[in-house]
Amino acid sequence: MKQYLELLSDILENGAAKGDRTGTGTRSVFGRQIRHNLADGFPLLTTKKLHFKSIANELIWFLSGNTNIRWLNEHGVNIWNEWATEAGELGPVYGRQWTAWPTKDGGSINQIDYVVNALKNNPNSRRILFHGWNPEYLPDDKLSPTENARQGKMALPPCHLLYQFYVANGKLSAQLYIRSSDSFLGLPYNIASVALLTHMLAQQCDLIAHEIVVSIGDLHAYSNHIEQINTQLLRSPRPLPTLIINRRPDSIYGYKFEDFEIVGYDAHPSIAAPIAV
Ligand code: DHF
Ligand code: TMP
Repeated sequence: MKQYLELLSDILENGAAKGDRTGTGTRSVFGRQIRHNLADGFPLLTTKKLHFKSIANELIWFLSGNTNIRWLNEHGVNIWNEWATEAGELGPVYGRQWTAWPTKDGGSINQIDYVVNALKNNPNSRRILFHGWNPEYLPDDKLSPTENARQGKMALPPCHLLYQFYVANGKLSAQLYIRSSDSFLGLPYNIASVALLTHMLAQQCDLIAHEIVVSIGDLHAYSNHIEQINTQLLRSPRPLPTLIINRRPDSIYGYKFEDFEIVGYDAHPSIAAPIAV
């Protein structure tokens, strides 16, 4: 993933110094894109080792509609711990909006069902998308993430928020919009996650997984990640691994981590970095 390293260099060379909500400080650029053809391999970063188990289980958890971190913790995933309440709640974040967007009459809309149905029955549609940004539940900037979650608001507003799908010649592409992207920690996860979702949807809808496009608003490097980024920039990307899905579940909601196999993942060692809360 040469493009990823190019984005890191871009931030270091062109980034403006910006303060941020967490008080950490960033270097930031605006409006960037990565495109990747899934036929060229599964886009799991090779210049540092990623925990694919966290990525896959987080996506399965989103699709289950769950917004409580207990399930993640039970499956060895701790990436959301810092933002949850004592009861493990994150408020109405991703899973809730994706699968049960609340309606004014007290009902809910499953946007994932809509996408699967459109891919199967109306693949030419230019409206095949789901959205996580529900303004009614955005957090109050003056409160901490945990306090917001306690009050029934989202702990964090969605970072990866708009997923659009496109079908041509039997091939499925996806474009993800990320409004705010932590280039060192969050972005590699977000790229792999949209790639995995595209493979799952393709399998469910008898399509071939084709291209992913990741479009980013505020792309930043936290000031306490600069050393880690420089370490990474000295490393050469290696051939990408391949994703194998061992089983075809009955629906997009039926996947388990054990259904996925990442073959040939030869990555440089992981690099630890503090996360800004
Ligand atoms: N806040 C900030 N400041 N940056 C983020 O990237 C971020 N991501 C969130 C929630 N809040 C955030 C959700 N996604 C890690 C990766 C993704 C993620 C949260 C955390 C992370 O810490 N990754 C470590 C390994 C952790 C593990 O797998 O257990 C890494 O080295 O990639
Ligand atoms: P913000 O809400 O003030 O933009 O802070 C959110 C931070 O988390 C920001 O650095 C982006 C980062 N982030 C990602 O990069 N990817 C993710 O999936 C999530 C949840 C957060």
